[in-house]
Amino acid sequence: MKLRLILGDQLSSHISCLKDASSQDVILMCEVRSEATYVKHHKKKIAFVFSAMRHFAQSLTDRGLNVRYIPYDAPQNQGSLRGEVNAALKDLHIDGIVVTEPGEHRLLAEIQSWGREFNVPVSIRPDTRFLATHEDFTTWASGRKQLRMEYFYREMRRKHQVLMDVDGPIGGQWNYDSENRKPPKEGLDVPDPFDMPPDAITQDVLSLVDVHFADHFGDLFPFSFAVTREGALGALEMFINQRLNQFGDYQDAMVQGQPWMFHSHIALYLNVGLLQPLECIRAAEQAYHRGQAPLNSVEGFISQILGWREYVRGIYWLKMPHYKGTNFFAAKRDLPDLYWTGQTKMNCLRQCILETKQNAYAHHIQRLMVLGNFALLAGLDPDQVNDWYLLVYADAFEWVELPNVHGMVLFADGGTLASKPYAASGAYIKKMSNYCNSCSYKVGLKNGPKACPFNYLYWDFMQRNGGKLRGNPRLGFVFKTLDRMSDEKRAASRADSARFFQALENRENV
Ligand code: FAD
Ligand code: DLZ
Ligand code: SF4
Repeated sequence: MKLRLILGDQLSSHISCLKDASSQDVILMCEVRSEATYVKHHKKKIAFVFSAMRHFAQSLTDRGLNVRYIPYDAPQNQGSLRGEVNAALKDLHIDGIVVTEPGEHRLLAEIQSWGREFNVPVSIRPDTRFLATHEDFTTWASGRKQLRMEYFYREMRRKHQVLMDVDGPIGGQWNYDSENRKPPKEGLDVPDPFDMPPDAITQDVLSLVDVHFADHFGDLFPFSFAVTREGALGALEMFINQRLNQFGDYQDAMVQGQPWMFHSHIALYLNVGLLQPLECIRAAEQAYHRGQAPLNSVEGFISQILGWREYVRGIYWLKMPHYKGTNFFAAKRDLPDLYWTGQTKMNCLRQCILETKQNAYAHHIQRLMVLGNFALLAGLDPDQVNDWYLLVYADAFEWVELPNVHGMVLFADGGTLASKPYAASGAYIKKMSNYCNSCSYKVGLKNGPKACPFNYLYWDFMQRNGGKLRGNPRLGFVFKTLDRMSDEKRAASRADSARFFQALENRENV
């Protein structure tokens, strides 16, 4: 009899650890304190994972499989995966444990120790739900001086024959990024987001989370995520029919009061296994062939899943565990309270934090160019920033969170993932959003107490880190501008930043 462990982000009917499962085996699924609190996940994220786990367990039982499901509030709950595996081994006649490789290095290391600890064979199978295997990525990466997503993505397009003609990419270009940076127009008509009313199982979970995780960040109600494969497919269909059309144009745009924009909101479903990457890609590709969505939108969406999603996973497994310990800028400032409270006069930050708190969601540009940009410019400690991102978003699992935050946002890896830090002044946020219209600060002012903090923090960051960044060819223009600045102007940015950091430390409302 085998013990087959299914984790909270392995909710796919074809998951590799179930491949040869029989009704003689025991499928172990457990809601445990260790996984829910090793970072204090957003309440909505815990509710999503637990409810999706319960629905998935039901579907396995319906398939005739023997599921040992341990609810969070079961009196005998051991509080950890190790504890539950141990309990199952004591209760049952198990001759082997079968697991699909987990999405975090931390858990992989733990599971690898179980064989010795429990004196039972442990088989760890590859996670076949991705489009590039570890070997594919390692082969692609080996011998390259620089790893860049765009080249990896092109290979994936060829390999999976996505948006390809006989002669090359459909439309003649590999990407349409330059068309996908439109600022928001006045009066954009954004469709309502997907909304799945909680069923009885979800209602039970919501009550449980409300009681047991009251001190965790985030709003539990209203809860409208899908928690089943059918629901997730409905969310995908709604995106393809209602949002994909404008996804490309407004991919980078931010509008106050519009957290969902034209994004798909499917990352959480992909990451727990309710959706498969290729089916999302093909759905978008078919919408293009039907004439339902333009190429810039379809290619833009597909590149996120076939390109970025696979690329960051490749980087994670290639570079961990060393990756997490890197800190290129030696950044060490504590994460300020405003990331939890949203209390700041910087309107862009306030909006993005409050939406994150409400929805366990923020779209890519909010994560990168507002929340992340501030963390980079302010020199926040990478470990604290990583923990924040890992716990606040419903789609956050370390294999995807860490490269995005540590690499793309903080450049803590020194350029393994991205060719330059995504640092920006207030001008970028002004161009791509309407946040500045309702801000206490003036985005047009570069210095002084009324000036937009992003403006002086940007130049302070470049001065502070010039020694490490000057050689970067993609920043040549930035340093030329800095060198042309008068000494007074450079000093003003440093003085404004010092005043700002002091106020932050004094817990003033900055
Ligand atoms: P859409 O904008 O509709 O994009 C479609 C899909 O593409 C997403 O569902 C996602 O699966 C994939 N995708 C898009 N961008 C990326 C990317 N950079 N890396 C990997 N996949 C991508 N994504 C996560 O899934 N989990 C995270 O924990 C996470 N943390 C992030 C942290 C930061 C600082 C940044 C800048 C990005 C992060 N991303 C993360 C990537 C991206 O922001 C989210 O995938 C996206 O916002 C999810 O919303 P969506 O489903 O509406 O995506
Ligand atoms: C995210 C999460 C949470 C909140 N809770 C559980 C849980 O109780 N049981 C479980 O098996 N998995 C949970 N997960 C998902 C795991 O943390 C996830 O499998 C690892 O982070 C690896 O990606
Ligand atoms: Fe953000 Fe600066 Fe604009 Fe205020 S002025 S919303 S701080 S970019």
